[in-house]
Amino acid sequence: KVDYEQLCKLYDDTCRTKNVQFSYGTAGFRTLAKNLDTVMFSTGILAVLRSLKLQGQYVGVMITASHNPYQDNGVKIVEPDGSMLLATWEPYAMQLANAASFATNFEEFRVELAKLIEHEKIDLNTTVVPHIVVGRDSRESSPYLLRCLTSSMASVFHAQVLDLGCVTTPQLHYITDLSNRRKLEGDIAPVATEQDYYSFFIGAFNELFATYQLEKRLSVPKLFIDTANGIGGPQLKKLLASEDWDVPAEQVEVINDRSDVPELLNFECGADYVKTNQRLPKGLSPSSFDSLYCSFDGDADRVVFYYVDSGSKFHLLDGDKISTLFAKFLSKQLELAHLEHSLKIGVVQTAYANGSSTAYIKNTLHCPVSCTKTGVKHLHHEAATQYDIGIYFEANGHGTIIFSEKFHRTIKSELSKSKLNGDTLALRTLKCFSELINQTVGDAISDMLAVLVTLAILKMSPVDWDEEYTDLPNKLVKCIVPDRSIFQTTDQERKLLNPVGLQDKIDLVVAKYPMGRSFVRASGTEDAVRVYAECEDSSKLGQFCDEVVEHVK
Ligand code: 16G
Ligand code: ZN
Repeated sequence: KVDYEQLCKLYDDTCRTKNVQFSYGTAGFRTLAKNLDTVMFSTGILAVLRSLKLQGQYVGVMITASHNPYQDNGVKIVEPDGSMLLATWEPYAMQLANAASFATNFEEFRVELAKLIEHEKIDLNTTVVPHIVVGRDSRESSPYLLRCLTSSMASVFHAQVLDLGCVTTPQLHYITDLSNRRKLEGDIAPVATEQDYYSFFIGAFNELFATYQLEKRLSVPKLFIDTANGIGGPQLKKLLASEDWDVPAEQVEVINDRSDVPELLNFECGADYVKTNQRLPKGLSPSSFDSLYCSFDGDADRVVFYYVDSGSKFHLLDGDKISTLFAKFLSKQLELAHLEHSLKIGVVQTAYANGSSTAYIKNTLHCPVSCTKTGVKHLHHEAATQYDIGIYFEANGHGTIIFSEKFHRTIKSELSKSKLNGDTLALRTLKCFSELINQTVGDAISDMLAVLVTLAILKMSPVDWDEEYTDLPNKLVKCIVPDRSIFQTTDQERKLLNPVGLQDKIDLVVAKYPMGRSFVRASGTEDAVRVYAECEDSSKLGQFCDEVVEHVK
């Protein structure tokens, strides 16, 4: 029985931010932390309703604002299988938040809540216990926002709440999924923990080295990991401190790991900074030329790599480079296992992928490529539905690999035939590799381990990796316009439908530049339009981009 009297009290105490319009975007709710109390309150209720709708399965809730500055925060809901909140529920999240924000009293809010419950036919008088998993990144505002989020869960809705404390976003996704799988299997103590996460991933990492009888060393003398002064720092250190982790300590150095100093979060460091500015983060000077570097973002769901050559030139190894490395490695394994005709491997990109990477995947790797709209959910869906090994990465470093049911069935059955020949090595590699990947969501830690293992097995240096193909010179600019909503696109955001006539003008500009490509899309996270351009000649790139921007303004 729902205690509405208690809910009314919590509503009055919690919802201080009023008459602000909230929207649930690609990354959930995200704004200044001080304006999030009301949203947290409504999102907590929505997560409980989602769990009730799904027979009490664990639903995840993560408090984070990823690479945003430290003053911001945000929240997003995770489905029982570790994927993002079902698209048809995003409007509910918005409606409920705005109901709480604009209601003049609790009764008005309650009417809106009742509509939603009625519409989804949720039975509140059930004996089903809702289960919720909550996690937060290292932000200072998070403990308070967590209380706003969870206060009604147990006291009003009798939910069981598993609080993971400070974790990375991908850990929350992974643990939510694992808890449900265990619950489904009838495990009496289904709750998965952070420890499970570390042991599974280290286990798969170690097994791959063992499979190839490789000495447990990285293929580079040293790896520097910039954790953006976010939650990735402490979590990564737990992994490195684990008993089973036996890469020599001197090979790995964690930098920008001051998650205890709030203002340093994402400040002049982290994946977003490095990708956007194409330069080393704060705290790094190019000491040794054969080192490999990588940067996580503030909640460790994105990673980019880079190195500095002997001429002190910075080279970025972004999401495109990561997906092409995995595509090269995994296609080869499929061939060695003679499964290239039964299992379909493919790469999913967005319009931001460098043209050279797309050409390399098609023409050198002979691997299918799909393009989707920006936003992880679009890539994830394509990878999960079109391929048995679906590799997806946004150029900004967010991505993962999804292995189909058919993949697992096939590998298992082939392995059970236990042919003692060359196929077995490839089969074991494919199996272990699928276990090294966090398939629920892009994960900086898991992606990093997978890159390290791939480089070690292929005996590739950062330079070898980079030289597989050369990026076309490219530029991304932000353009402020009076109304970005008029910029409507088609063809996975590669072409404009509106304003009418603009695409024709852009096409005329593009035709003037060899290997030219450009597209314009409205940002989903900022009030601006983004203009991307790439062409063969870097000295013409600025002019090319300016010409397109002139038409957009
Ligand atoms: C969001 C997306 C990210 C995308 C970015 C584009 C998720 C979890 N995040 O942060 O994948 O690259 O938006 O931003 O989907 P934009 O629309 O402002 O260019
Ligand atoms: Zn992030």
